[in-house]
Amino acid sequence: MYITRADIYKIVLPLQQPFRTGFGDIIDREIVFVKLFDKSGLVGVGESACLTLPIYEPDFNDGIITLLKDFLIPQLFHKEIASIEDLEKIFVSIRGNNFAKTAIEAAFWHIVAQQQQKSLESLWGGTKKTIPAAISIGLGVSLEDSIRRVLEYIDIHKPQRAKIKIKPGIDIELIQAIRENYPHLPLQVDANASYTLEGVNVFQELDKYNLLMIEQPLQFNDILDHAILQGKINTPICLDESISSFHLAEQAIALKACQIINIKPQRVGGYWEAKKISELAASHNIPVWCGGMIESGWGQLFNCSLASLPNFSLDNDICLTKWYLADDILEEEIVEENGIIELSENAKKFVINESKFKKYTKQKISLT
Ligand code: OSB
Ligand code: MG
Repeated sequence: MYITRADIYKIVLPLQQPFRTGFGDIIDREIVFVKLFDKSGLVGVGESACLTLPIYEPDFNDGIITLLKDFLIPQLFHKEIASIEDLEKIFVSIRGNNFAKTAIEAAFWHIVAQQQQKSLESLWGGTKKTIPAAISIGLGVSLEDSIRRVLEYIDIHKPQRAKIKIKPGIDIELIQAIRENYPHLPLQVDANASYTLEGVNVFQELDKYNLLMIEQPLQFNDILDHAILQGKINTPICLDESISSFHLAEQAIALKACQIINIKPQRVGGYWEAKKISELAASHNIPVWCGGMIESGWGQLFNCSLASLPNFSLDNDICLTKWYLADDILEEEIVEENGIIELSENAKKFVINESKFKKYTKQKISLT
């Protein structure tokens, strides 16, 4: 691969409704894309679904764009990039900033897939033909509104598993209300780093409700307090925000800070890093699943391919368009039925609707 030109885009997609979490609300979906132009004529498109503000991780969209424009993309030009290892050598000079690296890495894999005429699944070693996926139900504006939203969703859609958000003040009573109506429904909660260890009693109380997991209860960059909390509760802790690198995954496993890991490619610095973390986790009997950031359909396709790897054994959050977005940039949406996505159906869906992409583009930067 020999990159001769790159375009950076900021697009804004409308959401069906605001998505409320323990870190704040997402009102509309601003996403950064990178297009890399290879001298062969192939074009790679990479999405990195970060957020507008640093409220989930420290990364944020305008920071990503600056780093891509001034530091990362200029280093891609005028050299042969023959392998993912060559790309990793370029990335190593920049600390963190994983969302920016993932935009480039995704575009790189898209070019490699076209060069080799292979699917992303086969490039990465995926083995699954189908993957499970489920919606994450956001918070309401109050406890009562959250209870109403969750019960209504479960009643109408009858999901096989419910994943819901919690935060201080919208936690125990919400779970109680669900359990009164659905005592046996597989249920997991995501706190998005909204508690501290002082909230240990909340999690000891939640232990009574047979939850599949509690995701990221404590601070976004914490390992140690999670290990202390896991020592005091039986419900498995699943880490999301805290696992921002392979090394931190090693530390979390060594300290027994979690029993499950949510792997988001953008958060860990790319799909290859995500694969390595999934293998590390498997070697310690830690199950993993692929998390989502409300990607566009393009990012959803990449995440489906990642979730086809053998160690992704739990239900994924492939944030499907029909669950969150009011419009998308793919010609054809990914289809889910009864919680299952057929991967063979996805192969033909890697086609962007260029007029929609243009319609939602708010900023474009071209580099040569
Ligand atoms: O914690 O999973 C999260 C969206 C943006 C940022 C962080 C998160 C999310 C979601 C998306 O929860 C919904 C999902 O994961 O299904
Ligand atoms: Mg999460």
